[in-house]
Amino acid sequence: MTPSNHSESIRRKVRLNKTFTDQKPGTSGLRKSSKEFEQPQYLESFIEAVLRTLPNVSGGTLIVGGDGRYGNLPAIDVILKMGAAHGLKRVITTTSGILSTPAASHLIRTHKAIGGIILSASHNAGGPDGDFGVKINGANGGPAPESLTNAIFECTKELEEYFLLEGPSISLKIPGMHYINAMAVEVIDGIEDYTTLMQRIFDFDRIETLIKNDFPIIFDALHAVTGPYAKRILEGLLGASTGTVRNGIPLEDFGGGHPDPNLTYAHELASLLLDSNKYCFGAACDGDGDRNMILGKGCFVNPSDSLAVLTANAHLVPAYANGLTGVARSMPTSAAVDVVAKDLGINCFETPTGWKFFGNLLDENLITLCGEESFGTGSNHVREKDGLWAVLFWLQILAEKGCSVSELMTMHWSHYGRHYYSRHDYEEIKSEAANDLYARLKKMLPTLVGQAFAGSEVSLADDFSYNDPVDNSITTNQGLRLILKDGSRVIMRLSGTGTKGATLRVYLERYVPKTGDLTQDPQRALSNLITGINNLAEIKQRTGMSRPTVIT
Ligand code: VG1
Ligand code: CO
Repeated sequence: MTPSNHSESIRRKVRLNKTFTDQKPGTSGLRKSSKEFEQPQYLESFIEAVLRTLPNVSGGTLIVGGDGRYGNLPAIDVILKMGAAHGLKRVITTTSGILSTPAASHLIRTHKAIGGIILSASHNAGGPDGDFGVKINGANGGPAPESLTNAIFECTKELEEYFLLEGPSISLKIPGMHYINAMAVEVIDGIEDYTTLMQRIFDFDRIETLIKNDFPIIFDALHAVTGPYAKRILEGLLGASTGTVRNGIPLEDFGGGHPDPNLTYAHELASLLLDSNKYCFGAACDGDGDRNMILGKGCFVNPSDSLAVLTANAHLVPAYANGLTGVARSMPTSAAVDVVAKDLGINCFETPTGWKFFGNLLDENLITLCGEESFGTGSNHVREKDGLWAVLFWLQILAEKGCSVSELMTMHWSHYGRHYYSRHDYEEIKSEAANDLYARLKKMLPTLVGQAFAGSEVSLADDFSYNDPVDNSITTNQGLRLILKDGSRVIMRLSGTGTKGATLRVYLERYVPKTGDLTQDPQRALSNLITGINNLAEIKQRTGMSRPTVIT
């Protein structure tokens, strides 16, 4: 019998007083307000369904951690007790329960775990009045595919009881080994393995030389999970001065802020780069550390452009020095990366929104890099997007090129042309108004082809569907597209991650070749498309909003 520092725990069956079926189809987990999660048996019901559905739970290893938000530690406690009742052999969790999404993905892969449970609502606000979430990852380290999440959802409908091992709670204050009956609970430092992985990918010495050589940088962790990672890597290993990492202590409510790295929610950082001369480079990550925003002095890097720049310069990073097998972007992401891929002679895949769609392409080595317009970039080193990895990638490029961020962007556009790009988000709209607006536009699509639009002509209008080249699965209804003769695109989607009402996302893109005007303000460059879609879809009238909540 395995040694145990617990007295024998009793396996208990608890009747569910209610059936909870709140999981949105198509999402890799459950994301709801903290208030909803605080209902008795709410979390337990979902975890029970996960533990009954994930393959190989009995005898398997599971990775568990979260972004430090309100509810993180109590949820880990519940998962440990329920995991033991379901026969897991081992759970690996982290000190203070702090584990970023990309670091979790890495642990799943290195420990050959059956999967992971990440407690996070990502970029959504946290705290008692914010949101909580449970993300489920599979054995490849990536977000659970739809087949698994649908099966979990089906299971929640039938659930009548859940199981747990009752006993004392395990302290996550320091690393150590514990047991709940036969199940081992390994508490590790969640930062270490990830740091080592980054050291394998990048040339830390070169980045250190850059930073120490009059290249002041600033990183905003937005009081979320990346604080301890960034402190160890940027301040600890790369010689950035103390204080480089702002808001570096994870707080349960993220200091009352919104841990979403964009110009609206990370405006303090943005203003440090855009309105002052103090820093050469700035970056921020989201709640669970998988998103990144990159800024230079007086310069904001659009995430779609970021993916293109990383692709064009990947050979400067030791891990990608031998070239890329291919790249991929989500459908609403601009085609800036497509142009680079063509130049490099590699494939560029177009997938629906959501990281899970990159999983098969990465597993089959069809792509090395991938990204989304929503501040997400990543590579084959894990199966999630990775915020700090992107920050280090940018620093490595700047170290090798010896130029500023804005010089790099100018050089990039003058070689490939520029894809002016913007996303307009209308948040917290009444669901009915959003659904009606969307359904109306969808119905109009066939009539639009051949019609004039925004100074051009509509050449394609459809609802995007994706045929996965690896498993041949087909995913439909992934966003309304208007593609114009001049190559411009307008795309509309309804968010799957919001928790209040509906969020309408409008994506706008216009390509200007290298001989054209590359220095316009994006909103001005896109103004025809913005007016065109506002009129066509009657956005203002139907949402009652005169302007978007967030403009990227
Ligand atoms: C958003 C983004 C999408 C991203 C998803 C999860 O989804 O648009 O690109 O993959 O969030 O990101 P939606 O359905 O709200 O548009 V995160 O940082 O939660 O892991
Ligand atoms: Co996230």
